[in-house]
Amino acid sequence: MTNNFKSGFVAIVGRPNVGKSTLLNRILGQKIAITSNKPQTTRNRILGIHNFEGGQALFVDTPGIHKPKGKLNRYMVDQAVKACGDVDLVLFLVEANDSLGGGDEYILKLLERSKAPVCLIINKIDLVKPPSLLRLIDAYSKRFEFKEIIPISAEKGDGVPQLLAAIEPCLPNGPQFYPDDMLTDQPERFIVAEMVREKVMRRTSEEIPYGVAVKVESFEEKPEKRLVVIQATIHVERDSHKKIIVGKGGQMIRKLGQDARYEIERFLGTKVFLELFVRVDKDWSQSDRMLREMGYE
Ligand SMILES: Nc1nc2c(ncn2[C@@H]2O[C@H](COP(=O)(O)OP(=O)(O)O)[C@@H](O)[C@H]2O)c(=O)[nH]1
Ligand SMILES: [Mg+2]
Repeated sequence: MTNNFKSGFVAIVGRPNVGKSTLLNRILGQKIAITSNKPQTTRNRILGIHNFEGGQALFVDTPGIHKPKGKLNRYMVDQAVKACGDVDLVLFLVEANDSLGGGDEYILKLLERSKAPVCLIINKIDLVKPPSLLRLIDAYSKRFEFKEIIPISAEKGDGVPQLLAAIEPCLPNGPQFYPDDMLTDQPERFIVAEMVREKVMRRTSEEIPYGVAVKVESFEEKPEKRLVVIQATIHVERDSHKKIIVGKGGQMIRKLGQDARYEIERFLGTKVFLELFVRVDKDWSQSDRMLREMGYE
């Protein structure tokens, strides 16, 4: 029975903000990777486990590849580049409403060295008309030998079944790496911290989103009450950022807490009591020690 079982790793790479995490969530049918309209939302590699008849695909969502400035960005880009090295297939995501520019050229150079076959996934087709999509397909297919070129809308779901049907048979024969009922290898605490960080990213602007890290301090299950009690700290880089995140009379932090609690409850399938704290750690993203402490190592 296991003879023809197919399994393998599939990296999802591309520039920041092209919809990599949205695609992962769409494939899994559940949200495990946070998304926002701001670049550099994803900071770590996120594994998503997709089971299908006769196989298991392990999708690796990655931070966007760009020219890094600062230590945290360098860490993020490293994560993405490393993810391309050791996989069976690479999905290179680009935006339909964009042309082949310098940022994509930079990634193509990296992919030329990849041993794994590369599929071009053109996302956000809901934003363009067919002629411009055809022009883009033409430009990319002249530039690189892609195994497949697949247009999709990760947000609406169009083309995603076709994407899965195209890549599942490409996986090598191999064992089932994870149990059927597992969605990711990340601990629940990590996903919960990410969900809080997403709400901060979405509700704040300018430099605040990039200087925020979230750590779950305690995670206590109370099965008799079907409740999970969570305490988490939002770390920011400056006093002024703390002021904004707390808001007038604590208004902002209350809203963030509500947004996050709603999503965490859906993810965990229980009631959640969420308590948030805000702490200033001056310029934490520039310190190797603090980066490690926040889990970026
Ligand atoms: N119109 C449209 N927007 C999308 C689509 N997929 C993702 N987005 C949006 O693009 C932004 C970036 O998405 P995200 O998944 O965080 O990108 P990532 O940085 O590549 O992981 C978010 O605002 C998404 O809602 C799509 O198919 N169509
Ligand atoms: Mg992402």
